[in-house]
This record gives sequence, structure tokens and C-alpha cells, in this order.
Amino acid sequence: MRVSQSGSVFTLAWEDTNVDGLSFGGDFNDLIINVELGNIPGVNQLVAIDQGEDQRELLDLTQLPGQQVTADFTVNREAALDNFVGFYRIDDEDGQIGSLNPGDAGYAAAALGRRVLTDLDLRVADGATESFSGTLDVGFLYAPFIIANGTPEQLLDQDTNNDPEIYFPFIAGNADGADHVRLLGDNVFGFEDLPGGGDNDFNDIVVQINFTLV
Ligand SMILES: [Ca+2]
Ligand SMILES: [Ca+2]
Ligand SMILES: [Ca+2]
Ligand SMILES: [Ca+2]
Repeated sequence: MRVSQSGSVFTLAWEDTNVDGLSFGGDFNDLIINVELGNIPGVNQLVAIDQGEDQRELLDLTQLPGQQVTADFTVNREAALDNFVGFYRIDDEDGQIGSLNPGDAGYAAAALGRRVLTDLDLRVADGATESFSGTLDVGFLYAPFIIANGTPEQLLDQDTNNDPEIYFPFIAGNADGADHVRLLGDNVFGFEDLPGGGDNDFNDIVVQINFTLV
């Protein structure tokens, strides 16, 4: 059998005699099979499969095989505020956490309690770009959050006077009722850090994620 390739088409050509060089042999046309490879979605496409709608700036790892994926983050900042971006596990595409929905009392604390990649602080200096890498468990949905000019610790401590604003892709979860997360591409999230949408440039933090199966 001989194999040749033209683009996505592989040709398998068989010779059915073992007498080479004779008129009835060696022509490798006794059986020919063309195999065309279809478009096999990559892991990044699978994660992004439900992205694209207004409040669907989510990571869908429910369809991935295996146990974990490596997530490589590229984080860029164009903002005066020192923002903090993270991700948390949600139970459905509307952001539910147990019995809590976005906007319910205690939702922000519950979201921070579900925070993943807790050893990664996705924050960079203004105008800077940095790379981070971590692993995520497959089989779950994750949503991003942005804390404007603050940290999770400030929201979780006992002092309510130092609480920064936290924003989610789910408008109901945002105190100002404004959109603060926008999809800029597959697994590319742009965040707006100002109350009420501010200048709406959605580049105050930009997080791009590339997934690979472990
Ligand atoms: Ca506080
Ligand atoms: Ca949005
Ligand atoms: Ca902005
Ligand atoms: Ca900006």
C-alpha cells in the first residue's frame, strides 16, 4: 500500500500482487481509497462553543475529555485602576451558584468562594502584558469576574467600608446594572472597570486564554 496526501485528502492505494515490475503488477491501482479529514474542533473551539451572546462570556469545559486542561493566560491592561480578574465555577449558564442567582445577597461572596486558579493573580501594571499558566478541572462551566481597583480579600474581610465593586458577565449581578465584560474573540475577554460602563472601551483588562489538553 502506498499513501499520498493532497491537502486534507489522504489516498491509500493498494497493489494486490507481490510481483513487481510485471505488466500486471506494481501499478498500485487495484484498490484506491480516498480519505478526507473533516474539521475536528480543537479544545479552544469546544470551550468557546457557547460564547458570543451578550451575557455568555463563559468558559465551557463541560464537553472536554480528560481530567484537567492547561490554561495559558495573556493579560493586558489599559487602565488607571489596578483591577483584579479571576474566574469562578458556576452551575448553569445564567451564573447560578447553588440556590443563589446573580444579584442575590451573598452572591459575590459565594462567587469568590468558588474562585479557581487562586494562586494566579491576573493583574498587571498599566500598559503591560503578562503571561500566566494554570490548570482547570474539566466538566464545569466557569465565569470571569473583575474587581475594580481592589482585591478579593477586601470584599471578604469584615470591613464593609473598603469594599471595591465586583462585576460579572451577568448584568443582574452588577450593582450598576451595566455590562462590564465583552467577548473580543474566542476565549478573549475585555473588561470595563468604570461604574455605569464609563468610557466603555472594554480594554481596561483584556484576558486571552489558550487551552491545551493535559
Ligand atoms: Ca471589605
Ligand atoms: Ca457582556
Ligand atoms: Ca474603560
Ligand atoms: Ca481603558
